[in-house]
Amino acid sequence: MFKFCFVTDRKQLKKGWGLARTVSLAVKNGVDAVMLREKDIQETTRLLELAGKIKKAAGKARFIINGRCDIARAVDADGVHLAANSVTVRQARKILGKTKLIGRSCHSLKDAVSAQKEGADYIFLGPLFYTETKARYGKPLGCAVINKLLKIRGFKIPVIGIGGITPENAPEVLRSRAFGIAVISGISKAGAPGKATASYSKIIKKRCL
Ligand code: TZP
Repeated sequence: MFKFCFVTDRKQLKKGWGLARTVSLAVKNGVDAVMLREKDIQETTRLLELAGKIKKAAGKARFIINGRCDIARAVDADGVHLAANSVTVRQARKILGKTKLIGRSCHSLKDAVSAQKEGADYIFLGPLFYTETKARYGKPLGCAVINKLLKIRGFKIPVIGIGGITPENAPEVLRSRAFGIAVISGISKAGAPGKATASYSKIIKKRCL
């Protein structure tokens, strides 16, 4: 598994920052997973080409493709991350096999429980805090939802917190017993993405000691 995932959105990058450069800096500064999430690119050949490039940039970090099992298979990614409108976890498992990571985005306790039932290896749970990236999901869930979820009998897959996570609120997420965190804007929009990543990494390392 992974503890600190950089989820890409090249449209949020500051002028002059390329995605591959940002990804490699993020990995250098402590992310252990990179998720390619470029929702506006639907065309398979274009996405495939970008996936190959970003996989290289991700180096030693886990490389996960958002939503597209075909691309995940083609570039031999470490896994796929599914949303409610993607294929189901069971279908993805059939396509990718047992050894690949299959994650699912969850926005409620109910979602989370059903993701585990379907065989997901981990979930993203959020938005935990307010975030422009997912404002359409309405009210943030707050960190208490993680504790609540982990109290549900039999729930045992890793919970990765997402949505509005900053170096300031990350300790609260980890104290709520999230297995890890995922970040888009906190890294993408930063003037110095490497430095921004390092400030999250410091917190994650501290909590893991
Ligand atoms: N799922 C729940 S919130 C979110 C996703 C993909 C966006 C998180 O983005 P940010 O910019 O780190 O708040």
